[in-house]
Amino acid sequence: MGDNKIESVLKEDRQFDPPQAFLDKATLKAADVEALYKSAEADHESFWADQARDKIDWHKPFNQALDESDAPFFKWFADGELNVSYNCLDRHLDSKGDKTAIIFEGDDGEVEHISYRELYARVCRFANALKANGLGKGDRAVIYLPNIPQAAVAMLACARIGAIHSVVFGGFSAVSLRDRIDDAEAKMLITADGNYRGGKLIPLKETADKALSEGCQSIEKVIVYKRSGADVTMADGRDLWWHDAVDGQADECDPEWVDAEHPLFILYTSGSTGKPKGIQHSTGGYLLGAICTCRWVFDLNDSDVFWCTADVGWVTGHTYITYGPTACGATQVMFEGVPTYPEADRFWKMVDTHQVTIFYTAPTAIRALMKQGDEYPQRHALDSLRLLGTVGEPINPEAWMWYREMIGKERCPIVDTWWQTETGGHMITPIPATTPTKPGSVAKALPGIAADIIDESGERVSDANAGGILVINKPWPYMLRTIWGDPERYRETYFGMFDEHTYVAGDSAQRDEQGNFRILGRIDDVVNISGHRMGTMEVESALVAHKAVAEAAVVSRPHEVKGECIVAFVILKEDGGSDELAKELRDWVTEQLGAIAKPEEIRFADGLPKTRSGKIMRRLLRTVARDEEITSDVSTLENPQIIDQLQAKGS
Ligand code: 6R9
Repeated sequence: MGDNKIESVLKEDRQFDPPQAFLDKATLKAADVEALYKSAEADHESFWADQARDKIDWHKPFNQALDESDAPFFKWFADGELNVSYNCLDRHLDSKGDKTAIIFEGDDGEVEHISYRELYARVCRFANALKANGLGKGDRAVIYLPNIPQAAVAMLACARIGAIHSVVFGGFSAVSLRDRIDDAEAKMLITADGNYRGGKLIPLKETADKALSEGCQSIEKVIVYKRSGADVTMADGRDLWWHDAVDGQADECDPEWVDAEHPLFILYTSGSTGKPKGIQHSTGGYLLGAICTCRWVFDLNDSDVFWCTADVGWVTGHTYITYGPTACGATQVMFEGVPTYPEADRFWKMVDTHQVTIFYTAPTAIRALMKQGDEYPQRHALDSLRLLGTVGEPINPEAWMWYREMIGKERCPIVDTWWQTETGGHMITPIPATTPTKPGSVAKALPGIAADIIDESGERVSDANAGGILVINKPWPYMLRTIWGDPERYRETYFGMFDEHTYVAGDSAQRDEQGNFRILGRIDDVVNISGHRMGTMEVESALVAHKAVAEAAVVSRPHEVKGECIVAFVILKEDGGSDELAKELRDWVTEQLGAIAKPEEIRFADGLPKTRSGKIMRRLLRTVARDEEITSDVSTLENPQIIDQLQAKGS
């Protein structure tokens, strides 16, 4: 079924011009967009330099915009100095001190409005607390918090003192948390006692304790925010409460001015090989991307109420919660809970309550809410909305049309934004005042982004609707700088296929007759579950770490709500595949990696289909997992008889 949907994407010919209602209120007009493209095409480097001078408050101005001398390790604005938290907070205090920065809604419905002045004071106090507890410039702090304002405060406080944060999504397991802490050699962990999501307690501190008991030698201090009130153990001399740490701290803290290339954060993401990669972002270039894309793609301005439903644990939450909206001085909604609790109209109710004007979410959420029925959005007016966005995975036309009609009431453009943890911000997306939108199309690259499609030999794919490898041909300010601690892997992964100026995104794409991009999917062994990346090898490693498992192969299958789901083929050390064992293995993977990695189905067999050279035939396994007919020649397999067994339904 999923495949049919993808098929129907390919034949899409519905197209919608920017609605008049949107154009009437848009800040960025068609002529402005045209001027941006013209200037970017005329001179890539000066274009970005102009943007950087215009949109960032520099402590020390830069002279050189782009330094390519050590490609693919590009530098932007390298001799300039700035502070990100200064740009997100201090510079708004005179004109917008009393303006609401964050409207926070908790899982239980409590609402808190935090002004820019209050946010500033909280960040300063926490920054002072971090310093008092030994965190300094260049040190790493891992943040393992719920999606609450304190997460943004902790991130901005790190930025204020030049410390590098690495946020770990609260849904990740103890093992994943430990691996990330160890890789980053973090000195400090910032977490919470726990929190409620969808009415269910998430025991963050308990999970953190498990992680800390199995490694994490580098951690000196653990700061714990009291959120759930759950009973937790506090280790003497190591753990302290957030409220105690900030008690008595001054609500001013001088920003640490850092070079534009100083790392702002590391964020781990899955790749095609086992270990997650620590994607390292810069200070100046990253901030510029966050601001430009908020202005261009969301048309974000002073009268907006912006709401990005992502969690700060993902890159979307970094750029479009913590940094972009605050750097623009906007008002935004932040939400701790889930879309279906207490009822499936939670999002729509919140849109009305907080008069949200721009709403940004993931296709998986749209599909899940669409399934719940139209009566939920119909309970609410939704008339404050002027722009809708999606991110994270391809959106099927049915969901796109539902979003447009049922939520946007045909009055709001939809920006389907393609980008990645590595790209730092939007790359290929409609610009709402100018781009006619099509279901499933991410439209065109932004000004200053040189996206193209090439084939395996490096030739440009110019035919309409022919697929190829998505690449970015010129460095852009908000690109990743390296993989933390592994520059060779950075070079190899992103610039290894062609040359050191051709960034390979890991996705395949095609263009229609008008040059609009359509993302087809990953070209590596990465699965996209509910908009989150998971490496199949990571799941395989987790499975074989179980005492009963000899070998495992993991593939994806389309899923109606999640986009893709995981099917695992498992070879046991001894006979005895059973429903109980399948359940145990699913729980095991959840415990090792987190719930997003949980296999949808497990099939036991005596062996995996292998070529005579011993390679697992993943393509064949994908066909089997989808219950499709096998059309390829399997006679050259080492063990063709295994196919029948694999095709037997699993549990
Ligand atoms: C921001 C984010 C990146 C991968 C990316 C691609 C997929 C993201 C998409 C999309 C189709 C879109 N992806 N946006 N596919 N249309 N609008 O999601 O970052 O978690 O690193 O994932 O997600 O496959 O390569 P990240």
